[in-house]
Amino acid sequence: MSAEQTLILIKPDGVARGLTGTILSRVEAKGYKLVDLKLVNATREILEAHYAEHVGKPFYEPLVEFMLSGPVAAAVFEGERVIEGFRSLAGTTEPTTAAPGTIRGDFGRDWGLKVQQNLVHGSDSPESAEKEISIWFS
Ligand code: D4T
Repeated sequence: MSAEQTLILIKPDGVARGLTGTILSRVEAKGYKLVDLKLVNATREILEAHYAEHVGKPFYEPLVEFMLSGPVAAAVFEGERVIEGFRSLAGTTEPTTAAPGTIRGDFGRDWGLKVQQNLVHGSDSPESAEKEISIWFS
């Protein structure tokens, strides 16, 4: 069986703030292997596929606008339990209360906007990872 993979996105806030290297280096320092990496200008089509579960929610349109606001760094990392491991490194969705020591806890805050700008995305299951890797790296 091949090693588990996850899709990691450094969202436009992370790229714009110059945190791409810092975030990738935390994931590499944890021991996961970087297997693919690119800078992408997302499209509505990509985001509709990626955030299909959120279509219709109040934060959906602000989320799409935010994700279109600048380039996103998309990466595939690999390793035993990498999906769970990266979500632990990222911290909880709300950066205000994400634990210190996590990416969102250390670098994120609430900016009073309609969508949380929380720096990173990581797949939440092997099924999501497979789907998301094909969306961003097809
Ligand atoms: P992602 O998917 O980007 O890794 O983040 P999470 O797994 O932590 O969060 P999510 O899929 O539930 O939400 C996607 C994206 O929408 C923003 N969001 C979410 C928001 O602004 N308000 C909300 O109430 C929720 C649930 C943050 C992340």
